[in-house]
Amino acid sequence: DASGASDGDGSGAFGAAIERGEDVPLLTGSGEYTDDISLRGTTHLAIRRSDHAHARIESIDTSDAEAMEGVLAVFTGEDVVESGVPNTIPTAWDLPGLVQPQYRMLATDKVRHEGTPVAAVVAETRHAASDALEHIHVEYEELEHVTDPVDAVERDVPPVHDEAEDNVAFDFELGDADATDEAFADADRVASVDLRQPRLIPNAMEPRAALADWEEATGKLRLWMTSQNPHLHRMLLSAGTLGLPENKIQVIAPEVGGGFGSKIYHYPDEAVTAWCSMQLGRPVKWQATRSESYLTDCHGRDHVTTGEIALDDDGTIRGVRVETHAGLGAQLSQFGTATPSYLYATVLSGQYTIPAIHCRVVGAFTNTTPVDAYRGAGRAEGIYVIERLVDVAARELEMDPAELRRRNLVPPDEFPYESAAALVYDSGEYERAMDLALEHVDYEELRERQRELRDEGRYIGIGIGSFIESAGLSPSGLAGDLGAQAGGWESSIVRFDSTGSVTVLAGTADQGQGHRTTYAQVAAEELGVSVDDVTVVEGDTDRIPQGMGTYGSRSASVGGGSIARGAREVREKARRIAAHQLETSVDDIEFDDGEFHVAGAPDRSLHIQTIAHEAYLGHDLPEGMDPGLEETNFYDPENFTYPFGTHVAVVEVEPETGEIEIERYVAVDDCGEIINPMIVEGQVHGGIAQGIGAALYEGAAYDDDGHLRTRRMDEYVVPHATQLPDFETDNTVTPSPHNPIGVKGVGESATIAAAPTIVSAVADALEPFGVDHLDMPITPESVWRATGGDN
Ligand code: MCN
Repeated sequence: DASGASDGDGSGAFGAAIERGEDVPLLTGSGEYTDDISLRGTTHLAIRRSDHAHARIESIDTSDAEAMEGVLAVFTGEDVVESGVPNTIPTAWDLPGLVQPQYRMLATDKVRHEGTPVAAVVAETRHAASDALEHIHVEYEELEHVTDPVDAVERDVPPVHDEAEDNVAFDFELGDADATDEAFADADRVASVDLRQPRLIPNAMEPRAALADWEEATGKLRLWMTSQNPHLHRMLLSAGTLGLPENKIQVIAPEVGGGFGSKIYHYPDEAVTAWCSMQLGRPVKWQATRSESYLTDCHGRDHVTTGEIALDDDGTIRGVRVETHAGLGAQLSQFGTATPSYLYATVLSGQYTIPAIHCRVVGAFTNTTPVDAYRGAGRAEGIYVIERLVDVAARELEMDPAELRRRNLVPPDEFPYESAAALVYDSGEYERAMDLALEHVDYEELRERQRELRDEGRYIGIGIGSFIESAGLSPSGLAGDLGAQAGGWESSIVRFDSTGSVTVLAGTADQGQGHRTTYAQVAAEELGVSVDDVTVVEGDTDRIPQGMGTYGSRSASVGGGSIARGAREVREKARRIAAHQLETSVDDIEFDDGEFHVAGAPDRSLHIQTIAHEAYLGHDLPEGMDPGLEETNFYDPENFTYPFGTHVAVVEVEPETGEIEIERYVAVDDCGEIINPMIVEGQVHGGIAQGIGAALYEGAAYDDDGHLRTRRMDEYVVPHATQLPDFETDNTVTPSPHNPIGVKGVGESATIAAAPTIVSAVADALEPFGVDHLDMPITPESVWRATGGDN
């Protein structure tokens, strides 16, 4: 029943470029973040971390630290074990044959990556706590370490975990290996690429933080934390880690300053904060420093891949074969197994009809920070591979890369399209979006200009990135079949208050996406009230009974879908009250701009806000109807949504210096019906910036000792605004048939598109030098080397 923006009563809220209601408090400093909250008697936690990549803990002497002024307690991993709590940081995604080593709050036997928590200091002040850290004496026996996912599996190194002698956590396959081999044998040509996708560090503006308050008398734990999914955190903390009943834990995510995936996960640190509060009976606060974030927030990507593509001479793609070593880091993070397996391999068909696909992924433990979903998660890695393959194939066939794409796009009448990589794409008009992007840059003319400039010794490159994304993982049954230990649904409450205002309680949790504005638009549209009448509440497990949270670009489609469904039920109850009070049948009541009126008699009307009042008075309701006007909705969509689009970049590369200048960046995105064009544009801007960051600047590196070399902002370079071009954005609108409001996600699309687009552009510029691929981040040095500068 997707009729999108026109589905409501016509109040016009859905689709309007309304300014974000959340911005004024955020910009004027009244937004309240975890670290802003202080309770009476708050103490401060600092965490002693290992400075070895791999070592056995011989002994820990805490006595000097304990004697320091202001220090209340120093705890080690043994103390946690002795406390008898379950002490597990559980994985939330199983895979066939998955090796799941023990993962405790504080290490007891070994440290497996630099930054592993080994002891916790609680003190009266933050400074006293952090000063005490260096007075904890830890003796280690150093062990040989490994940081590269291929080395971990193929070299003879001591295992990160004894349970996985060869460091293989899983060996995953998707697709039909035999059919793919046959396709390759029958095809005219094969092109291939070897590539690395470096580790990325999320860099949210606000580092992670937690404030725990254990109330002995009631046995209740309140935990404020930087969470993208408070209910999931509540669940994981409950059974797996602290052994408290779920209804004795309240997780509150106040303002959260960005996440990009990094705040989905259940880390040891927040759990230790809660456990310390339970030991001391006082509130305990932990605020990560920026360097701590670099060492401990889950990193993203870390793939080493060989991709092959088989084609006929006319450009028809026959098959794709991919083999990847994915670095998982030292521990399995919640979705660290799903990201490089299902979320990756299933998008390898991209926008194309590819009859045979086979992908194998070896998930490898390494002595590094755990790796998990980072904006684009899995889909970014997969689209990068297929887009690189299409470009190298075009080079091999001497065919224009836009033309090669065009010949293989899934045509509009093929939807729903079942890909050879096991997804069913909902809807798409791929060629329309690509044409629009190419029109924006005047593609044919640009190619002409490229030829002319080459004659003058100047090298411009035109990069194309066409993508699909699987957003909003659902339905729950499918997620469960694939190994998810959580559902794909979302929940909300839509409530009219007795004076006609509306409260929406949503199970998702914003970190900057603008839910308070867009959800208000969805509810206002359905209920025929003003956006200003709607207040949206997220991020508190005691106020919002259930939810799954915000990740995987699911909030608009699954969360918004739930709100629309709930609001429609509220509207229908109100319609029955209106019919009763207007003394007519329900079928005769029309709804327009918040007003219920009798068909053919517009004067006989009642406004929905008046009815809300009546619903709570309860004096004159239809026979048997309960008072009140609110609905709780659980919504489990029947499929993902599949946003798509084409981005085009024009770069100029100076081979002598290796400098890359982005002249133009055009993004055409299709996220179905658009709730708020301004917010969607903002999401696309942020996404492009992160994709360009990956392509040209970012990348975590470890030194020979297994220490993170990029541990400060001046060592790990995220692009500044001055390093980014103006973004030219446009949209096509192909509604999703799978949710009540026709929307598709947009939160990750542009990150997925931008990295391959930029790499495509640089490789295109360097065609005269015989360069068809350069690994990210493409630095001036790598360009200079690739063009023979060091010869
Ligand atoms: N939207 C819309 N119309 C659509 C689709 C979305 O108006 N057709 C709006 C939504 O209502 C929402 C926003 O765009 O306000 C993003 O929606 P959606 O694509 O559903 O994504 P989520 O809200 O679930 O956010 C998650 C997504 C992810 S996975 C990452 S990573 C990411 C991203 O959002 N992290 C972000 N964008 C971010 N933006 C900010 N500021 N900070 C982050 O950490």
